[in-house]
Amino acid sequence: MPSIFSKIIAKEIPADILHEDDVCLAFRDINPKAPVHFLVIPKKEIESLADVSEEDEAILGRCMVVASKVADAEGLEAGYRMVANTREEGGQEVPHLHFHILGGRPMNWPPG
Ligand code: DGP
Repeated sequence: MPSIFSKIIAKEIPADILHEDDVCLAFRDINPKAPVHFLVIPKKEIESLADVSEEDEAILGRCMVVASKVADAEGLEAGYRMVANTREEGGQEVPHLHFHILGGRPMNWPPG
């Protein structure tokens, strides 16, 4: 199902894009919760992490590699957190799989 992120992929709405390739896109979160907060999303419309299948393995792997490379480019060598809010109880608002990468400050555990 198309979401606001499909419009970002299609360049129908603007975003501060940090990385793009054939498989995924990384862009800054519009409502940052840390000094550095960006999202990595697959271009394929997958609703959530709970909706992936075996055929998505390469896509998920690419998202991880991109997250690591962009985090490095953003100066997060001290560390960061990756989060995939999943479905209702996971606090997911946008129904397109996305990985939050948050850094630039210490992270608390457990999250709320
Ligand atoms: P989640 O709760 O995990 O579904 O978080 C969705 C995130 O997406 C939230 O932190 C805000 C961000 N977001 C929503 N709409 C837009 C948008 O139009 N542009 C950008 N850059 N980020 C958005």
